[in-house]
Amino acid sequence: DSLMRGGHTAVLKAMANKRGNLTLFSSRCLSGSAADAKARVRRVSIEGNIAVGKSTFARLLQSVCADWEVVAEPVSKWQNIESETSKGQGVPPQTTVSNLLQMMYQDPQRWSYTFQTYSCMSRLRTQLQPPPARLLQSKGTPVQVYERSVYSDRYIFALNMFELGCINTTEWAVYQDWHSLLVEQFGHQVELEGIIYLSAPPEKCMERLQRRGRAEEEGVKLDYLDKLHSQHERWLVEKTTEGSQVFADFSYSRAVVVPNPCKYRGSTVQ
Ligand code: D5M
Ligand code: MG
Repeated sequence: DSLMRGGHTAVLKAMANKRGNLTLFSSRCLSGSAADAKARVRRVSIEGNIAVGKSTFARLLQSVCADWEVVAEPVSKWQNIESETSKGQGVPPQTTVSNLLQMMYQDPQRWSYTFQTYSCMSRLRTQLQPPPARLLQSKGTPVQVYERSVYSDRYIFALNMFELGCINTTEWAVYQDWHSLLVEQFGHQVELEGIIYLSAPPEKCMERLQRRGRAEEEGVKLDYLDKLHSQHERWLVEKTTEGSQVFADFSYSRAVVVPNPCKYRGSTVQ
C-alpha cells in the first residue's frame, strides 16, 4: 500500500503471506540486453532492530528465489580489524587484531564515532562490489538484498549515538558532512529500489538477542533496543527523521513494513 501511494514509476511491491513467503518485483521496464545486465539488478535493504530476524529473513528470501542474493552485514569485519605494528628495525611487523564492535559496546563515548566511520565505509565497499555473474546472467529480475544500509547507519545508529551523547556535536557535524558527500558521490551506484522494514517489539528482539548470545552484545539493555525501535519507527513509519527527506526518493515512498516477523516462526524466520 505505502509503496503504491508513492506514485513512482519504479514501483516495488513486497507481499508477505502468512506462510512466510515473500515476493518482490519491480514494474520498471527492463531491457533484456547484456549491456543492461548490471543496471537490471535491483537493490533492496532489510532494516530493523538488533536481532529482529533480518539475517534469517534474508536467507528465507534467498531460498525461495534463485534470482535473489543476500549480502550480509559485514559484522565479522568489525570484529576483526587488522593492523600492522612495526616494532623497530629488524623486527618483522606484527599483525594485531582488534574487535571494534566490542570496543564500541564497552566504551561507547570513546569508540562510537570510530565505529560509525568503519561501519559506513565497510557497507559502502560491500555495496559497490559488482553483482555476481549468477545474477547478471539471470533472465528474470535479479535482486540483491542487503542487511541494512548506509542510510540506517546514519538515521538509526549514528543519530542514536548522537542523541545518547556518545557522539559529540563536533563529531556529529563532521560525520554528517562526509556521509552526505559519500552519498552524493556514490549514491547512484548503490541506489536502493526499496526497503523492507522488519518491525517487532523491543522485548521480542531482546529475547532473540539473548538467545543468539553474541558475546559483544552481552551488555545491551532493553532501553537501547527501545531507542533503536523508536528511531526505526520515526524514520520509516512516521517519516519525521530530520534530514532523511533528502533520500525521500526511496525511503519514504518505497518502504514496506513487515510487522512482527515472529509471526513467521511457524516456517523459517525466527
Ligand atoms: O547485529 C548487528 C550488530 O552490529 C548489532 O550489535 C548492532 C551493530 N550495528 C550495526 N550497525 C551499527 C552501527 N552503524 N552503529 C552501531 N552498531 C551497529 P544485527 O542483529 O544484524 O542487528
Ligand atoms: Mg544480523
